[in-house]
Amino acid sequence: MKKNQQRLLKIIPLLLLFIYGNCVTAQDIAPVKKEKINLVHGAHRDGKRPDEAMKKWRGYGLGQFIHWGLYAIPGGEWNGKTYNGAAEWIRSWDGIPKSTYDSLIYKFNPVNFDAKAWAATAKQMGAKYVTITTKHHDGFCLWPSKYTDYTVANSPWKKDIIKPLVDAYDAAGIDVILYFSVMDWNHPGWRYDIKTEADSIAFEGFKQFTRNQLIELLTLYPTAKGLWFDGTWDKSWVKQAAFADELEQELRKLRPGIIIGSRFRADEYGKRHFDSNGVLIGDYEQGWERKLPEKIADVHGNDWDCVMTVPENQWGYNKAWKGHIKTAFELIEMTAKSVSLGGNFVMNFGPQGDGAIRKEELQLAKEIGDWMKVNSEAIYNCEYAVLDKQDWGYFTKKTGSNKIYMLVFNTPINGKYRVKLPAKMGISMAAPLSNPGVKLKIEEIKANEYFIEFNNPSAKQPFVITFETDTDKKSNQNYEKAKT
Ligand code: FHN
Repeated sequence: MKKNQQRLLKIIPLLLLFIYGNCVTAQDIAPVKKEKINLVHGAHRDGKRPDEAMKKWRGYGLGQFIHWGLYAIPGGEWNGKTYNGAAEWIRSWDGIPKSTYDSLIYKFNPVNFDAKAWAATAKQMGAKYVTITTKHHDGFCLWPSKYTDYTVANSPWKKDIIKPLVDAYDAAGIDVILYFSVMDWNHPGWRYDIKTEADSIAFEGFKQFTRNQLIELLTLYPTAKGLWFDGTWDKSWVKQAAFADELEQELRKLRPGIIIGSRFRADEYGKRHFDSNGVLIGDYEQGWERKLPEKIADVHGNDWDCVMTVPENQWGYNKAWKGHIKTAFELIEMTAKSVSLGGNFVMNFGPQGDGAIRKEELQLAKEIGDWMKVNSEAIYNCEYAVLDKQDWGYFTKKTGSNKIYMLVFNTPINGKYRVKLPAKMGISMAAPLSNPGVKLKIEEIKANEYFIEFNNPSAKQPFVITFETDTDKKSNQNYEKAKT
C-alpha cells in the first residue's frame, strides 16, 4: 500500500505536465487584452484636436513661463536663512509662520513692473506664447478677484497685474495662457483630503470658489487662449471627477477653442493625465516638467509641451540661484529636441519682487533670441520629421511641406552629416539655412543613406542645414546585400 502511494506521488507531477503541455496553447499565454472600461469622466476624445486653435498651439515651438507672486519678495530667503527648496513654496517650509507670509500682501508694490518690457523680452527671445501665474499655491491673486480679499487690489500696488500683461503680450502677438493653481493654501475651504463631514462642507464651498474664479478669469481676459492648471494632485481634488469634468465643459463652452492640458482633472477612478483606458485627458500632455522625452514613442502620439526651469528647480524668483544654471545653448537644444519630437518648449522666468526681470534671464532671452533670429524657421510650425535621429543633432520638418531642417549641435570632424531617409525617397538639394545660396554636396553612400557635406569649422553655435525630400530622386543604384 505504502509503495503504491509513493509510486502514485511520483507519477502525478508527470501526468500534470503532460496534460498542461497538451492543453496550453500560445494564445493562452499571450498577454490578456485589457477590457475597455466604460468611463463617464475619462477622456472625451481619442487623438489630437484637429481645430485651428490647436494647430496654432502646435506650431508655437517656443514659449515663456512666468512665475510671479508674493514669494518673489523673500526670493527664497527668510530672516537671513536661505531655503534650498523652490522659492515659490517658501510659505510651506518649516519655520515660516503662515500668517507672516500672508501679510507679504502689504509689501507687494512692484515699482519696476513694466508689462510692455516683459512682453518685449519674450518677443526678443522668440516666444510665441506665455503662461502667466494668475494665482500660485499661496492663493495670492494677481488680478482683483471679487471672490477673495487676498488679491493685488488690497496690496499697496492696488492695480491689476494680469490685464496689462494680457494687453502687452496680445499687442506683441504672443498668445497668453492663464496659469491657475487649484490648490490654494490661503482659502479656508481648501483640504488635502476629505475625511470628515466638516471637510466635505468646507470643500464644497471651495469648489464653488474655484468655479467662480475660473469664470471670472475667462470673462475678464477673453483673449486668453488657454488655462494651465496646477496643484491638482491632492486627494481632495482627485476625488472630484464629476465636478471637475462638468466645470471643464462649462469653461470650454464659455470660450470655444480654449486649450486645457492634462492636469486639470482625474477620471472617476482617480487616474490623472491618462484615464483608466490609457487615453490622454485634455488637449495635450502636461506631464513633461523639467524633463524631456527621449524618443517619439515616449509621447504616444499626443500633443505635449515641456516646461523648464533655468536652475535645477526654481520657478519663482530665488536670489541665490544655486547649482547648475542652464546656458542659452542648452535651452536652445532643448527647444530643438522638443520640436523634433512634436512638442513645444517653455522656458521659465521668475521676475523679482520689484517687478524687474533678473539680468541673467534677460541675457538668456537675448542669446536665445539672437539664435532664433537666424534659425527660427526650423522651430516655428515644425513637427516630427519621421527620420532616424543622427548623432549631429535633431531633424524637424515644416508642417505641410517636404522641407527638412537639420539642427546641428555636434559637428563631425570630417564635415559629413549622415542622413537616412525612408525607402523610395531622395534629397533634391541641401543648403545652410543662414545662406540658402550655398548648395551643399550630397553624396549617396548606400540605399537611402546620404552624406551632406558642410565644412563649417568656424561654427561657434548650433546651426541649421535644410534640404527637401523628393520621391523622384530615389536611388537608381543597386546595392548588393552581404551574404552572411
Ligand atoms: O508646485 C508647482 C511648482 O511650484 C511650479 O509651479 C510647477 C510648474 O510646472 N508646477 C508645480 C509642480 O509640478
